[in-house]
Amino acid sequence: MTSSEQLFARALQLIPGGVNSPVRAFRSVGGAPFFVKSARGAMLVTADNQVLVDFVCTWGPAIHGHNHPVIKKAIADALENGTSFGTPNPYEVEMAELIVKFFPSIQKVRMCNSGTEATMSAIRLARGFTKRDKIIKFSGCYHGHSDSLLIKAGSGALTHGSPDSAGVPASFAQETIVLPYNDCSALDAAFTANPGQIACVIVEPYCGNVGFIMPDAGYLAYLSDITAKHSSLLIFDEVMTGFRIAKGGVQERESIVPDLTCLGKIIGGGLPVGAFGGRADIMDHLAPLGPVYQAGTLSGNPLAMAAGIAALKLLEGENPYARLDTLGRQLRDTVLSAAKAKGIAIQVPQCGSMFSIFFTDTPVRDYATALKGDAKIFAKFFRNCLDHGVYLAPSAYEAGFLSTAHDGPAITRACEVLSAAIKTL
Ligand code: KE4
Repeated sequence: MTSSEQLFARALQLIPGGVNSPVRAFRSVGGAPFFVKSARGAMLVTADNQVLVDFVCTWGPAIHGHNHPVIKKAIADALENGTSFGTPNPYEVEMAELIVKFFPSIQKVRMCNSGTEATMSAIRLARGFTKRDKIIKFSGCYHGHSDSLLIKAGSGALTHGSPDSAGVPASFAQETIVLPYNDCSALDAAFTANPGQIACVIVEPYCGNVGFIMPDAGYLAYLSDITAKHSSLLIFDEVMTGFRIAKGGVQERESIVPDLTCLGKIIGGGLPVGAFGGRADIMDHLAPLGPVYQAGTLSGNPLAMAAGIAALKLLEGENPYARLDTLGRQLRDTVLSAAKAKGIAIQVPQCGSMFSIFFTDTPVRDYATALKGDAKIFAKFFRNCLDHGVYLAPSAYEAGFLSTAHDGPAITRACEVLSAAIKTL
C-alpha cells in the first residue's frame, strides 16, 4: 500500500500544494498531510494504517459518523437507477420537502453542488431582488470562495494568511463591506453611511471558520431588525450549522427568521451538495421564473439527494442533539480541567457537537480576539494529539465536530489523549 508520504510526493507534482482544498495542507500546523484510505463511524484509517478518532468529520457532513450503513444503502439503491439524469428526479422533491419541513423560514429552495454555490447564488439573488449592489459580511466569517465573499474570510483563507484573495478585482471588493462580528454600532454606522445601497447582510449565525464563536445575546435579533428597517435581506449561512446545531439550525435555536438561508454539508450525506432557500417572493426571482440566473449540471443529483435524505431522516428519527451536546460538554470539560491543572490559558467554546480550542485567556468573540489565540501552542497540541491517534482540524481557525458515532470508546479514548496532550504543553 502506498504511504501518505509517497502519495503526497506524487500529489505535489500535479495538484497545487498537493491538496484539492488548502486547509487540508497542514501548512499552519506543520508537517505533511496524511492520506485516508477508509473511514467508518468516528474513525479514519490512513494510508499508513494509523487509526484516528476524527473530529473534522469531513468538515461537518458526517454527523452520523463515516460510512453509516443507512446512508450507504441509500446511495447503493439510488445507484441501481443511474448516477445523473440532468432532468428533475423524485429525490429532489423529497429533499425540498424535508428542508422546508425543518426550516420554516424556507418557503422555496434551490439545490446546488457546494456551499460556495449556495452563498454565491444567495448574494446574487439578494442583489437582484433589492436592485442594490453592496453587501455586508463579517471578518473571519467564511462563506466559500466566490469573489464577493473572499474578503477578510476565515477558514483556509485566514489559516494561510490570505483573508483577502488575490484575483478579486478592487471593483468587486469595494461592494463588500466587512464589519466586526458581534458589533452592533459598526452595523449602524455601515447602514447610515450607505443609505439604500445594502442588498444584504450575510452571516454565519454561529461562526465556525474562525474557530467556533457564538453571538452575544441579542446580536442576531439586532441583525434581523436592522436589515428589516433598511429593506436589506438577512442571509444566514447555515452551510455548517444547518442540521448540526439543531434540526432547524441556529435559526431554530435562536428563534430568528432570516430572509434567505444557505445550506450544505449534512444535507448531502457526504456527497457534493449545497442549497439556498427562503421567502417565496424572493426565490421566485430565480430563473426560469425571474431575472436572476442560477444553474448547475449536477444540481439535485440523485445520489447526493438520496444520501442527504437518508441523513436527514436519521436525524428526524434519532433526534441526537441532546446526546451530541453531552459528548461536546465531555470533550470541553476534559480539556478545560486539564488546562486548569496545568495553568494554561485556554478557551473552549462549545455548543452541541461544535467546538474549538483557543490558547488565550481572552474570551473569543470576534476575529480580533480569535487572533489572540496562540497558533504555535495550537500546532504543538494538534501534533501531539495526532501522534496519539486523535485528529483535530489542522488549523486554529476551524471548528471541531462530533458525531453520534463518537459516543462510547471513541470519546473516552479521545479525552484521554486530549488531556495528556495538554499536560505536555
Ligand atoms: P463549500 O464550497 O466548501 O462546500 O462550502 C463553503 C462554505 C460556506 N459556508 C460555510 C459556513 C462553510 O463552513 C463553508 C465551508 N467550510 C470549510 C471548512 N471550514 C470547508 C473546508 C474546505 O474549505 O476544505
